[in-house]
Formats: sequence, structure tokens, C-alpha cells
Amino acid sequence: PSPAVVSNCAIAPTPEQQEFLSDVMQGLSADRKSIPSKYFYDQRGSQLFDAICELPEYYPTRTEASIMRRDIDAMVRHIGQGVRLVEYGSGSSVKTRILLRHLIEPHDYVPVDISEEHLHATADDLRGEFQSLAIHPVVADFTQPFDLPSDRGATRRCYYFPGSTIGNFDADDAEALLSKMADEAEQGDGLLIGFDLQKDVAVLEAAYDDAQGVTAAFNINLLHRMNQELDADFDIDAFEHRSFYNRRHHRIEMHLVSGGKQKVSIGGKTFRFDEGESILTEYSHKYTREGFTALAARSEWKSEAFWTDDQSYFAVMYLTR
Ligand code: AVI
Repeated sequence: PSPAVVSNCAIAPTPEQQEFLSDVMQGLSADRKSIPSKYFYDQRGSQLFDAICELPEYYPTRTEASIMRRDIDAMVRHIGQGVRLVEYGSGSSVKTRILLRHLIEPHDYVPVDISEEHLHATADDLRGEFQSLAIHPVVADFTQPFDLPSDRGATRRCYYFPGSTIGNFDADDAEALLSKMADEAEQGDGLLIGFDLQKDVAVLEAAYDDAQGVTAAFNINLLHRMNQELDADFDIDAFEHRSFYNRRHHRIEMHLVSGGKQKVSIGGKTFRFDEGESILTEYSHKYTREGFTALAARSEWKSEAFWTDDQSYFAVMYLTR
């Protein structure tokens, strides 16, 4: 699309806005409309996600933190001494702090995140809290190839990928991402990863459709974002949040459902919606221990240890290359 297409921009659109527009145009042009879930996280979306993490129904965040608190000693024994910790994500979480507090003489900590502002802000916070720790933030999209600073002197590398972010990738992309990490890793390097487990469907569905409507607002925010940033003309009230567990594929799916027949224009193109037609906005896959171990094995990672909570709601696994 030409820069002129994003017409509410006084100045030329940034490469990020161009990519957002082209992903939206592509996603809405398909027979089965979809938008990549990474676009949830503008400033408002990130605030809403933080609010989701505090909801009574949304168990993953607090459950993963409780596993980290309870089993951190065993985890750091597996990870070993003098490692470079590479986190996929900005490292702003409670879980990262638990890990950094307990690691044995880490060589350095390298958070990798696409949002430069957020990355540097959290790195500065962590520098205040962990004064003797070397922190080397890297601005990059971790699904794409990127370079790390030299780690001469580190015993090995441990990747940290918390939050069940892996669940938001479809099966092929999850395997591709884990394989890419395995390719970059050397023999003996580790991966500490958090993922969500299969459980009672009512528990899962409540976690993605909370009583206060925060998850609905998080989903609907994507429409506001397209109206503001891409000059789209979505009638916000004409769409509703829907989420459900897909039992065949073991995943929560989030959709924005059109309440009636309507047209939406974006970037000079008109998209038609039938009544009940939806835009798929997110997958959140739920695994078993065996299923995740098999996925990891296909990506050249060997499972070494597994921790879960009393209800077996969430899991943290340590794997080695
Ligand atoms: C970021 N990700 C792991 C969340 C999840 O549970 O899949 C995103 C989310 N979507 C709705 N609620 C939370």
C-alpha cells in the first residue's frame, strides 16, 4: 500500500503502521478473516492485558508465578551457574524478578523485545533493582533472526520464555520458533518455558470471557486501534467479543463477531461482513505434558524437568539442547 493510504496521518506512516495496515488488509481479504494477535498490544491493549492478569478468572499469570516461587531452587539447579539469560519478551514480569533474584552468579541478562520504549524502561527498572547484574537489552522481533551481543565468559545460555506466549502461535509457527531457538543454541544450552495445560472447559472459557468484560474490551480495542491508526470505519457497536474452547485443536479462540450484514472500509478497500461472520483475533493453545514434550522434541529440545501447580493448571518446563 502507498503511504497516502493511511489518510489520518499528518506525516508519512511509520514502517510499523505500514506493516499493521498490510497485515490487516491481508487478513481481512482471506475467506476466513483474521488479524494477528500481536496487534492487541498498543498502549491501551497492554493496559487491558495487565488488568486481565489480575482477574479472578484469569489463572495463568498467578499460577505460573506460584510455580516459580515454589520451585525456583530446583529450576536454578538445572539452569546452573554463570549463564547468560536470554528472555523472549521485555522482562517486566514478577516471574522474571523471581528468576533474577535466584540465579547463581549469572553472566548477564538479555531481554529481547520489539517495543524499544517498553524494553528500555523495564531494563532501567531492573538495573535499579539488580545493581550487580549486567543487562543488555536487544530490540528485535524474536520470531525473526537477530544477533546477540558477545557472551564470552558465560558458561552457557538459558532462554526464558514465560507467560504461555508460545500458546498464541499455531502448531507450525510454535515448532518453527522453538526450532529457531534450537538452531541458535549450542549443545547444553537450556530453555525454561511456561505453557498452559488442558483442563475443565468451563475454567478455560471463563478465563477468556470474564464477568467484568475486560477480555471483551481487550478484543474490541483492536477495532478502536484500526479506526485510529488505519483510518478504518468499523462501527464498534456492531461487533461483539466471542471466545470459546475448540476441543479438537485444544485451543481457546477469540473472535470479533459481526452483529449484522455490513461493510467496513480500510486503506481504500471495502470489506463485507455477513451477519455472524467473525474476525479471528487469537488462538491460545493448551497443552499436555506429553504433547508439549513431543513438540519440543520435534524442535530438537529435550525435556529435563517439569513443574506444575496443585491443580495441574499451568506448567513450567526446563529443556536442553
Ligand atoms: C499473552 N497470552 C499468553 C495471553 C493468553 O492467555 O493467551 C493473551 C490473552 N488473551 C486473552 N486473554 C489473555
